[in-house]
Amino acid sequence: MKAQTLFIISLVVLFSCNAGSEKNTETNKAIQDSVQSYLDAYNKTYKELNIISNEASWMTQIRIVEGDSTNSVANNKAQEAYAKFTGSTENIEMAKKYLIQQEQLTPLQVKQLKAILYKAANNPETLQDLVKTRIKAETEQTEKLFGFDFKIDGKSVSTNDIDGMLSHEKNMGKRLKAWEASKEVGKGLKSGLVNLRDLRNKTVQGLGYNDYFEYQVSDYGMSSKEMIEMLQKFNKELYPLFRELHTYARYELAKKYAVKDVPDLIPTHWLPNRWGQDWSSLVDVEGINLDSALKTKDAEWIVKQGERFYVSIGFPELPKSFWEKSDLYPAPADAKYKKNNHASAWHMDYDQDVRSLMSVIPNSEWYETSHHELGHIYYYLSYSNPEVPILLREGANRAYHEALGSMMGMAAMQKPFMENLNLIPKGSKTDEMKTLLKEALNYVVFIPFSTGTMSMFEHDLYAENLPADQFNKRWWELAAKYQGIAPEKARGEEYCDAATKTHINDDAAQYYDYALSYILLFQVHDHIAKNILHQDPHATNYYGNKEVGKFIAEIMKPGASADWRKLLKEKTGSDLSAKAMLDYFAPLMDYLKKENAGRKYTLPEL
Ligand code: X8Z
Ligand code: ZN
Repeated sequence: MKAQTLFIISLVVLFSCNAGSEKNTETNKAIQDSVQSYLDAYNKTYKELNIISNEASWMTQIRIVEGDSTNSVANNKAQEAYAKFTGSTENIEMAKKYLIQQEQLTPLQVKQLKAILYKAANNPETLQDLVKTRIKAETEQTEKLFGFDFKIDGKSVSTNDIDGMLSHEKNMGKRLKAWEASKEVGKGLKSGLVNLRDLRNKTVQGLGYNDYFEYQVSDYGMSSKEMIEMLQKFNKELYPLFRELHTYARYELAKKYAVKDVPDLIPTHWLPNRWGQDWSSLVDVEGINLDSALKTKDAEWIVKQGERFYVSIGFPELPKSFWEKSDLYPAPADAKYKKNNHASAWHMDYDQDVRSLMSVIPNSEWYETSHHELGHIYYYLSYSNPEVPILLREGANRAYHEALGSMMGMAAMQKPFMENLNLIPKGSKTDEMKTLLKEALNYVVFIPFSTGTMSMFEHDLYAENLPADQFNKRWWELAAKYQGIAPEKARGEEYCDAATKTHINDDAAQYYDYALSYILLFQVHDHIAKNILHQDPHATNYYGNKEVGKFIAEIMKPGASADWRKLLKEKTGSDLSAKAMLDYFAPLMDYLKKENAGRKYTLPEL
């Protein structure tokens, strides 16, 4: 009897459990269906509004005409419509409501709902006047930055001209003039930056973020503290090598410019880059001089060569519209308009309308940058597939988007690759240590700039509310501490040298993306070299290798539907780590210590 009762009870329990789980599946399905129709509608409108706002924004960047506000007015209108939709209270409430039941939803649905909330936080309807003001201020800032007429001795010059002078000019007086000319634009951008800082902070505070820096970092699923700690860790790991490079550069530059007293901090106008972020043109390696090889090519060849490389490893040819609609070359000297002189890649319609904005001239910098931009373009094309909803057509994280094209740029500058393309004579003997040194002056030198000067400045700007009368003071403190550089003459607060960097104005609080992208690119490159090509990471040739292409495409295809940490582990077997980058440059340490023997080090030992 007892046993029988037990049996019956068990049956009831079993039955009701079964019924429950069936019912659960049914309810899940019902909820998922209703979430899906919401998401489908959201994605559709999101795409339509983006097409309009990207097109308007594109026009403001390729044609800046003083006194003509046609493009900026249209742009503000389009951005407002985009903001109104993405920040609408209705969308925020729907996404929040559905997320309460996230256990019942598919992972892809949860990701999209979170993306909706993330985008909403930048444009909340509850603060719509503030958002409108911010949009207008952003458009104005970009116009001021790229509409600026740089001048040396009263004569207009392009940023390509200035960069060329900083790369090649030997006359110190002329170098100083070029560097100072490049910083003039900052003066007029300062009040705009102060205003934008406040507006950006206030908008995201509406949905509960402390500040704009925290908001941007949260896209990685991290807190500001976690991000800062990670950046500091990477910087610390590369610091011993950077300290050797810094010492080496101080002495070599003093020699080059025949200056007897070697300065403790490198004068900014001694360096080949306006921000001291890349020192690679200090070293020429005999036998593999890309710049001289490129003298026989034209600007179009540079971009086409980038495409040939991607196609050779299995990517498709670029859509015809890329060539028709991109704006790839500098505006003519006598043009009645200016254009954004910083390189960018655009996904106009979240599908096949991809474009790039550049000012390519045939030199090694633009060769590298073209590969970088095409990396973005092929990323866009790769995740524009039916598996990836419009909302998730982004990188696995923002650093991935920056990394893969930069990796292709690096690969395209290695000796076996360039030999294969007949950019340098085959079989010539070259100094491998010098090559590694040249690379370190690019990739290693970039780390203190990106993790330090840029990221710490933006952290202080947004999270610490850096007072406006300390912008330049803080900028140069950070540049001295992290990069070991200093301006020749004191730079008062009438200047705003941070604002001369594009990203401070129009890609705010995101520069660590590039720092992480360099760490990531060495990790992925190391894997490709060792496990796919079975070649020394220092001397690879990716060209024509379909396995390499397949590997890169697999990283690109899922876009933001992938979890960036899992993807990295899956693809390279490790978590994000500077190990590959450190291994790559390790042979330089001994070489530099010998070169620097007897020299005074002016950066502290850690
Ligand atoms: O801004 C860029 C790209 C934008 S798509 C050209 N880069 C950083 C910079 O120029 O400061 C690429 C590497 C660093
Ligand atoms: Zn980029």
